[in-house]
Amino acid sequence: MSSFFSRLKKGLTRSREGLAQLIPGRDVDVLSADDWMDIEDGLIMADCGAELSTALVKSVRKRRGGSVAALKSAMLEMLPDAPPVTQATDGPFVLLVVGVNGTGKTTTIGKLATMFRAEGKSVLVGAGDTFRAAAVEQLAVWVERAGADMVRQSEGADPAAVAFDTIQRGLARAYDVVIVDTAGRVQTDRGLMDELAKVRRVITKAYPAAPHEVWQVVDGGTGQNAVVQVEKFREVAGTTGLIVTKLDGSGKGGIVLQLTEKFGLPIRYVGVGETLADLMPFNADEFVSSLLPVQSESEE
Ligand SMILES: Nc1nc2c(ncn2[C@@H]2O[C@H](COP(=O)(O)OP(=O)(O)O)[C@@H](O)[C@H]2O)c(=O)[nH]1
Ligand SMILES: [Mg+2]
Repeated sequence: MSSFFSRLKKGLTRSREGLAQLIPGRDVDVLSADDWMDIEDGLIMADCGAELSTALVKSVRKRRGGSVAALKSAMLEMLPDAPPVTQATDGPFVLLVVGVNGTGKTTTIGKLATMFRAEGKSVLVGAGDTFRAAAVEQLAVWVERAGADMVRQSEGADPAAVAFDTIQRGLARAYDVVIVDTAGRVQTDRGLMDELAKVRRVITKAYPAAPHEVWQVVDGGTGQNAVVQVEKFREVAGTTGLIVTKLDGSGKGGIVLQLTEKFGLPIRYVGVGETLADLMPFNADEFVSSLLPVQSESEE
């Protein structure tokens, strides 16, 4: 078992144990209507959302013989393999990272920059959260640790100007990867949405193929709020993928299913802690195994 898997499993303990109490032993193949009602409640408590929990249980009972293993298969089917990440063909690969403050954007960028560096790629990061000097300093620490480079301007600078500078430098110096950090004050703030749209527009002006990917970071512990956040950001930022952080403490892994089902966006990475090793590519099988208190047929 990978150490990441064990950490994910630990993080989702609360969901799994909650469900385990409701599922009367994995030998029971066909559960009663009451059992299924309990399981449905358990799924809702694990943040799968009421609608999805009901639909899942219904389909598993009607069409799949009603075993817990069937529930696992149904969940796996909801998490199709992500399409390959868009590749850059004529310059740096540009990744724009968006999301509400505190979800883990800057930390995640640090982790991603480290991963790219480990692949031998040169990485340039743009400090687009210009609202607090501390935000730039925090990014600078991660960037230095990763062995990447950074473009920064003074506090209060226009984030779109920082993004433009970053892309230009990325092109001029032929970096392999350019990552642009952004601010994320509450998503209800119209100003933020206009600003994000502008950042995106300016990136494309500087480099028509960019951004190749736009990843929104959501905090897996915020439940339903994560759904609202993706809804708000999706169109303005042109989100192409999601990163779900903080699955280590939330016990609310069901949000991953809900986000996939609602938006059809690939989950690119999940975060299970604050250190470098705590960001991993999303693996549906490991994820569902961490969430459900049953083994899959292949593990048996
Ligand atoms: N437990 C845990 N904390 C995380 C994770 N990812 C980020 N954090 C923490 O969340 C806080 C906010 O992160 P930050 O990157 O500054 O968020 P930003 O405002 O979106 O840039 C920091 O204290 C991070 O260490 C994670 O996967 N698990
Ligand atoms: Mg930040």
